[in-house]
Amino acid sequence: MAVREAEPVGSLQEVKEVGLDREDLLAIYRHMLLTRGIEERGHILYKQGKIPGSFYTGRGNEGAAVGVGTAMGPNDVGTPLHRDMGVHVTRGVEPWRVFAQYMGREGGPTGGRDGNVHMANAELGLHTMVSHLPAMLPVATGMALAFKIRGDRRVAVGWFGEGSAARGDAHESMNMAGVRQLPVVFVCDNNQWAYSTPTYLSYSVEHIADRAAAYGFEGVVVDGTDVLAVYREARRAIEKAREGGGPTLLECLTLRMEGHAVHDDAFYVPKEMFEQWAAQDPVERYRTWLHNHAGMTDDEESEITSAVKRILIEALDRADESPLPDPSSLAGGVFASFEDLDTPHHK
Ligand SMILES: Cc1ncc(C[n+]2csc(CCOP(=O)(O)OP(=O)(O)O)c2C)c(N)n1
Ligand SMILES: [Mg+2]
Repeated sequence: MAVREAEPVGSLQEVKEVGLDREDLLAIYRHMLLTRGIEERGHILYKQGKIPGSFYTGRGNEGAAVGVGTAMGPNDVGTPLHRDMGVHVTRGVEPWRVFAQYMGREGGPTGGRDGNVHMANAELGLHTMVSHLPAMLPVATGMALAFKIRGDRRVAVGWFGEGSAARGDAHESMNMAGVRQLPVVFVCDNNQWAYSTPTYLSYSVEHIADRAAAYGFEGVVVDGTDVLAVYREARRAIEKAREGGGPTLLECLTLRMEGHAVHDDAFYVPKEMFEQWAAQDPVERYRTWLHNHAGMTDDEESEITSAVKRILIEALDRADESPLPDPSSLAGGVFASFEDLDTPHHK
């Protein structure tokens, strides 16, 4: 079974056929701008010395993250990683909480206990990543196994990078998901670099999605800079899983447009590569599409842009007002009680 390479999305009609109306289209744009805005401001906070550690950005991955996040159903679950701020934003995480998290403040989702993008809101169906990669794939697979055993019509989405695809837990998860035909979608953010390691040193097949055939399910490669194509493919894979059709491996091809994190200037990435991929910047590409195909007016655009700016300014202030955690609360939240787990996503 050869991997399928997804076509780009062209017309408004095609988009309507996959279930998005004009309001959805504008919401996608807002989510992409918010994602980029959070990451650009995070970079500034880092330079101001307000962030301990580093700041991870997914510049270039906004379309891939928002596309998949938009395709998930309200009761679906996911394990987004450090390039997937767009997933948190799409599912409704408030930007001020992201800044508070990075600044180590009480208002962050981990209450200042963990740093950077090691955060998620379980009530929104997102489960916090641990640093070890791709250790969340077995978690996503396990959630899908639970859904199947209980007969829930829910789907788990697990993210991984092309570099971490080389590790055993990626293989074990996909093998088990294939054997048990679990309702899980594996999303590979293939941004062509794993820190300084290029793809030719990470895998020897043409596409990571080629591997899906060996696990007995479908592999699809999609241009990760085309948010609508990502949405269409993710939606198809998620609904197929929901209907009992088993897993899909969806590979979103992008370029990591910045360093591994903001402390890394990516000197090892050829300049021409950045120039080539900058020409298909996902946010700009979608903005142009909205003007050309969905009749987005300049007024609508500036309304969205200023609303996003306002949200970000308020978010920075609110995060800055959030105190550092009280050291006496250190051991709190380590063990979950039954009440803590009383969310729609733990039932
Ligand atoms: C098991 C493990 N080894 C090493 C690391 C350190 N590390 C963090 S991100 C990263 C690169 C991962 O590359 P890739 O999977 O392509 O994801 P990307 O960062 O490019 O999104 C490495 C080596 C880790 N987090 N986990
Ligand atoms: Mg990578």
